[in-house]
Amino acid sequence: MGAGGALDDFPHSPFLGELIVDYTRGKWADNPIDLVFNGDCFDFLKTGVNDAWPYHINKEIALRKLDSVLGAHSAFLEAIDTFVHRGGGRNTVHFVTGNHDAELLFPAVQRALRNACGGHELVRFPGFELNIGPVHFEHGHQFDPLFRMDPAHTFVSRDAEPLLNLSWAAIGLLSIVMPMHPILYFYDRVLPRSLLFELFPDLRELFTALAWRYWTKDFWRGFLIEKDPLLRFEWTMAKEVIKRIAFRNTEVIIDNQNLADDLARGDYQLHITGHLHEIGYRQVGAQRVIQSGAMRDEYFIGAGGTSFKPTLKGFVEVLIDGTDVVGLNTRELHGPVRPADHMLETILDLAPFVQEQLELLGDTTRQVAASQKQERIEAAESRKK
Ligand SMILES: [Mn+2]
Repeated sequence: MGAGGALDDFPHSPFLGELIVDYTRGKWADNPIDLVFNGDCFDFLKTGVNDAWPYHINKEIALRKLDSVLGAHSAFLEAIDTFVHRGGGRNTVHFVTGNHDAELLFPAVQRALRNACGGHELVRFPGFELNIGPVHFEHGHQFDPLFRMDPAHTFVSRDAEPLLNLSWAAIGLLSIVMPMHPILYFYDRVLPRSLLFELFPDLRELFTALAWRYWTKDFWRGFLIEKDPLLRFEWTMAKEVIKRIAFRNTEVIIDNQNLADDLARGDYQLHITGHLHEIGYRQVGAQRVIQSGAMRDEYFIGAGGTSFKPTLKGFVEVLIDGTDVVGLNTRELHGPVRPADHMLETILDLAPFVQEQLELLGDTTRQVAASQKQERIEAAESRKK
């Protein structure tokens, strides 16, 4: 859920609200229910503040983002209130923290969100992971080297003010991609990514050029000159960035070894992750891992980029009897239809804009090179004199 309108990846709170309230009726009404939002429920990463995307996120900025999002999703808040209220003390809501909603780590944000959905104690914020009986939940970004946050240092302080200690990739996205997002937002919902870039190579060139400019220039200015406490340099991450730029792989990932190391810490019957958007299964040694899917709007490219077919919205139901998992249902639903003016007609609708941005970037590089060359010539000439 974002801040509403065309840029919101899930402007469908009435749809979600009805789905949630369904779990207080019929066969569900007799059972205690834990409703788990397994990270990235809120898209604070893509929620601007005064048309900017700062990566220095203090409590005030986090609360302003929360306000923007909640203002667009009152039906969701009402449904959470109804769900907990009708449970009579047996229904619980858990907001696990993902990489798009790290702002949930601020206690003030947790209080404000809890108050906005009825003030129930049974609205909970477990942090990066949650255990319910035999089931372990976590979003999955902690297994993604670029999106991982240090769980022991989720905040850093600058001038005694706590700031979210965001991941490399979050800072990169806020710095590189978000300034273009109000125009290019639709492409972030298009699947498969490889076909998007095949049909529209200039788009990949633009993101590669922006990322290259950032990692070779802007990052170092903040790191070396401004000594920004949020900017860190680590070889493992630098290698990952270079690898992903070189292989043009902009997807999020869950690293199997990282996941296996984590699974070895506990003995659960079932692990549930998110982060990757499709419903899926993986087997890691003897452990069963379920990807629970996503609800955000995404579209498969059809007819060579001239039509877009919405994906299904996925989630899972886990049935628990005492200490045992006794059932697992994956569910996929058709979501509501977007207004036509939120959509592109064809994949190349924004090609003129992308071309213009590429020329601007190219021209800047050429201008800098030309002026540096001129300076060298003049310096050489003055030495001769
Ligand atoms: Mn994620």
